[in-house]
Amino acid sequence: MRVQVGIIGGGPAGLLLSQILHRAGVDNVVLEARSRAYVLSRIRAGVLEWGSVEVLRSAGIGERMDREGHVHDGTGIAWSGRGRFFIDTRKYAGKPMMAYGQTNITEDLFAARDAMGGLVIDEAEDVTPHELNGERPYLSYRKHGETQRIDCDFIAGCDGFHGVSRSVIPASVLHTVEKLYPFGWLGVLSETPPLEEIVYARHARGFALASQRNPMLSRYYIQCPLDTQIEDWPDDKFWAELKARFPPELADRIVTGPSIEKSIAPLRSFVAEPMRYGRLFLAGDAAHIVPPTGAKGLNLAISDVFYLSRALIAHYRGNDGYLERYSDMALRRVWGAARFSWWLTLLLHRFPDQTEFDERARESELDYLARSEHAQRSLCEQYAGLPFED
Ligand code: RFL
Ligand code: PHB
Repeated sequence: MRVQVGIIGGGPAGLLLSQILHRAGVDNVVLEARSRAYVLSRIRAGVLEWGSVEVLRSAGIGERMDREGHVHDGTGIAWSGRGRFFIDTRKYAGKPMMAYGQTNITEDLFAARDAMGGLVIDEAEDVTPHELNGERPYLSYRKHGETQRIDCDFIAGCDGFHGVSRSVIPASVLHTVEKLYPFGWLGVLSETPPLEEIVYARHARGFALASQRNPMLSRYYIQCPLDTQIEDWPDDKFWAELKARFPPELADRIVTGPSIEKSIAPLRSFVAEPMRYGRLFLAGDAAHIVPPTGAKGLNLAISDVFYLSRALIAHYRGNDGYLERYSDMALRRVWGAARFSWWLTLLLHRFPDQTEFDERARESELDYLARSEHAQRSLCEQYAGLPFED
């Protein structure tokens, strides 16, 4: 088989890239290691920046999002002992946010790929990129015990943090920067009506978050130690701990019910640079991870794909400028989101070794945010997402 672009990974980044390229007449194939059912069972992100909403709409997959997604003005911060604070992106950044689950976006992308006859090969084993520094790179993989080969002009590594793409870049070329946090998030999905707005809660017992997927589907998280076992968190214990971290008036409004999914994610910041090696281009979690505080991971995957699709389409129209600038352009946005997610994580979480000074400095920062319109504008500009570069 021969295609213009071979895409490794059928998560949101890979499927969206495939969709945008196909609509622009650039033929491509997606190789996904897991089954489609497995990909669709992953519960992850839920909050979209407006720039991401517009990219999804222009890729032709905005219809259900516009019907079922929840447009809102921003996110609340509840801080025990202090007044409620609201990150008002509509007021200070001129843009609302959209609550719409990553699972739904992935479903919409699969449906759109099927409708256009897009090629998504799932359960592809041992996917390996070759000849990345030559003119004729290719991908090999195994399916049903047989080895297959796909020749391409370019390869897009959209295979997430544990994928193969980043690992084939020589250590002499790839520079990685990492920060691990001494805690994770325990998340629960339940078929209960959510709070009207998304709320981050800062509490002496640890951080908590109330989020939403649709009018009868809620997503909640609590900060937990890294050695937490899901078996040690039956639903009753989870709900009691969650409510203990919210101010009583909000805790009273949280509707509890049986969990339908429960998972733990450790928090990490990670950036790999450059995001290009010869004819291989990285996009999404394959190149970077941010802690989920700030809801930037999926949005970064979408902005990488926006830049990469524009660059590849321009290449086939005779202009290589964007392709040459892809890594630098994407990394500027990545570092902006990495800094913001790190800062918001520091502000809102309880660190095991924190001192009274750390705590008082955080309280002072929140008080400053609450008082200063300049500070709120800066926070909202970053939460809502910086504009894409031309
Ligand atoms: P994905 O989603 O990991 O998809 C990569 C795909 O590649 C496949 N793969 C391979 N395929 C072929 N060969 C190989 N060798 C392969 N290795 C892997 C995998 O099976 C998979 O299907 O990466 P992608 O597409 O870059 O998308 C990134 C997002 O998934 C991620 O950034 C977000 O989920 C992060 N995130 C959030 N982002 C937001 O913007 N807003 C949020 O509200 C938000 N909340 C979250 C989050 C992530 C979380 N977790 C679990 C880490 C909340 C949580 C709890
Ligand atoms: C979610 O809805 O899963 C979510 C919302 C906000 C975040 C992270 C995750 O910052």
